[in-house]
Amino acid sequence: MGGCFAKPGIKPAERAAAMEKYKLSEEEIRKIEEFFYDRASKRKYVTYSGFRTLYASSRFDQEEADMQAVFRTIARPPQLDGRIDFDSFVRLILLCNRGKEVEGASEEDRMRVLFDVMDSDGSESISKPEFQRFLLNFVDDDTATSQMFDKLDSDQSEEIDFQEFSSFCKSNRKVYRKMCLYVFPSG
Ligand SMILES: [Ca+2]
Repeated sequence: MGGCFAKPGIKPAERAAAMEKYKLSEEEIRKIEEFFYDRASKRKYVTYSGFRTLYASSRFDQEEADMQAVFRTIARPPQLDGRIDFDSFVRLILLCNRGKEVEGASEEDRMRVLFDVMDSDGSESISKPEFQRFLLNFVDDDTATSQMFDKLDSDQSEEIDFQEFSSFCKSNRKVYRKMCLYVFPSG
């Protein structure tokens, strides 16, 4: 319970900027704002622990390292010291909004986040161990994930780049959907 302490206020200019950038209506942005108020500190950012509460009703038991990777991917770069500000929070919520096609939260953006989370050493490519470690969160079969990787890795470079990864997502909707449910909090 937040009691009666002052809530962080989003300035009208900030709200207008987010509406413009993400093509949202006043009503939509106010809803996201309320959601943000519930988790943000008085300094108007969401820390890792606030972010983690978004997964409270997840059907998965997320690996902490994966959640830290999602947070780092969404949070503003080092100058904000790994915090999710209002703009990044709006992006996160739109990324989670799987049912509705919202401009500004394209499938490409979603795939980009998934790719960066899987690429745990930040090499801009996904190795077989990275691929299998992540996929084993929802595919209960080492051989299946190994075969998936080999099929994807047509030039046998032992690495998957973003192009290969996005075609994988497009042709394996079931796995893609599970990856989204795992990485983007629902609810
Ligand atoms: Ca990598």
